[in-house]
Amino acid sequence: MRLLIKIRPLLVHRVRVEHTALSCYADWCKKLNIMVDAAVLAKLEDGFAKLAASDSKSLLKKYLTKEVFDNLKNKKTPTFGSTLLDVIQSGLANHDSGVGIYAPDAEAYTVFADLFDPIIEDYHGGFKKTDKHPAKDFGDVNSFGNLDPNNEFVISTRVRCGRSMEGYPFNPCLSEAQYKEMEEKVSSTLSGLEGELKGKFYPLTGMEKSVQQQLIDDHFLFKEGDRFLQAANACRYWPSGRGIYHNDNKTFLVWCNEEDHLRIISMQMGGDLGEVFRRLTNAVNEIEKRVPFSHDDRLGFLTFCPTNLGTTIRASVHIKLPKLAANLAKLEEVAGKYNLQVRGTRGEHTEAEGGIYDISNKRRMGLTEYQAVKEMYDGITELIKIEKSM
Ligand code: ADP
Ligand code: CIR
Repeated sequence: MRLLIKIRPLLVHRVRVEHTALSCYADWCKKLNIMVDAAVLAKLEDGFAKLAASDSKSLLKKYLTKEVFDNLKNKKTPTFGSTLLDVIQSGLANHDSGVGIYAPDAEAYTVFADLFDPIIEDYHGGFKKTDKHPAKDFGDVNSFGNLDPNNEFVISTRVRCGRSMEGYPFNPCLSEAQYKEMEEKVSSTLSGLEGELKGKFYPLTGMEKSVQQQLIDDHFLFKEGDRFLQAANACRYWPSGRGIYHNDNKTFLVWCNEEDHLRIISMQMGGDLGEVFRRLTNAVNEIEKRVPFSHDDRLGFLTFCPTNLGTTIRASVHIKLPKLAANLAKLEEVAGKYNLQVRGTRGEHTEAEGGIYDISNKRRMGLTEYQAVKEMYDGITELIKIEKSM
C-alpha cells in the first residue's frame, strides 16, 4: 500500500508524459502531412464496403482485398501527401471501370505497390513486381508494311504514346499555374518542329465549341467530361492548360494535359502502319531532344494510369470485320488470343458505330516499343486472315 502511494504519482506522471508525447506526435504528423484524415478514412471504408458488395469486374475489386486495403489505408505519398483514396476513387465511383486506379503522383506506384503491382501484372500480361521494363527500342522503323494494301478492312491506323514532363506531378496534384506553365512549354517547344511535324498549337481555352466537336468527331481530339478521369480528380481547372498541336494534314498530333501531360500521336487513313510508325518514332525522338521526361528504371515511362506504363504505346486500327464481329464476344475472344484489345469507334468505353472497331495491342510493359507495335501488326494480320476465311 505504502509502495503504491509512492509510485502512483510516478505512474500518473508517466501517463501524462506519454499523453503529451502522443499529442505532440499527432501534431507533428499533421504538420508533416503524414496522417490520413478521418474524413478520408471514412470515405475509404464506405467506398470499400460498397465495392466489395458490388458485382464490379474491375481489377481494383479483384486485387483490393481486405488485407491490402487495411495495409494501405493509412499511407500517404511523401511529397504530395496522396492517399489510397486518391488512387482508387475513380474505381469506387465507377464500378464499371475495367481497371479503376490511377497514380496521383509517381511515388504512389511505390507507396501503394501492394495494389499497383498485381494490377500491373494482370493488365500487362505477366509483368511481375520483380520484372524490369526493357530499355526504349523502336527497332527497325522500316520493318512494318501496309496491313491492308487493298483497302478492304482497315479504315485508319494510329500509334500513340504518352509522356510525363519531369518535375511535374500527375493531374490531381497540379495547380492551375502549373497547367498554364506546362501548356506554354509544350506549345513553344513544339513550335520548333520542322518538316512533316511542323504545325500549330491550339489551346482548348477559347476554342469554338463547333471546332472542338469536329476535332473530336474526326478522332483527332480527346473527348470532354470523361467520368473516369473526373472522378480521379484529373479534370480540375479544365480547360486551362489543355490543348492540341497538329500539322496541317493532322497526321501528327500532340495532346497536352488530358490524361497524361503529353500524348504523341501519328495517324492516317488506310493501313500503312510502316509510315505511321516511322512518323511517330521521328516525332518522339525530336521531342525527347527538347523536353526531359519522367522515366523509372523498373516501370519505364511514367504515366497517370498504370495501363499505360512502360512503352506507353497503343498501336491501333479502325477496322471492319463484319463476319468476325457478328458475334462481339467471339471477336473479343479471338483478339484476346493475340493480346489485342477491342474498343468502340470513339475510343475506350464507347460503342462501335457502323461496324467499325478500334483494335490495338493491350500490353505496353515488359516488351519494347517495336515489339508492342509488332504485337498489333501480327494480330491484325491474323484477324484479317480469319475474316477472309469465313
Ligand atoms: P487513347 O488512344 O489515347 O488511349 P481513346 O481510346 O480515347 O484514347 O482514343 C482516342 C481517339 O483516338 C478516339 O477518338 C479514337 O476513335 C481515336 N482512334 C483510336 N485509334 C484510331 C485509329 N486507328 N484511327 C482513327 N482514330 C483512332
Ligand atoms: C477504367 O478503369 O476503365 C478507366 N479508368 C480506364 C482504364 C484504362 N484506360 C486508360 O488509361 N485510358
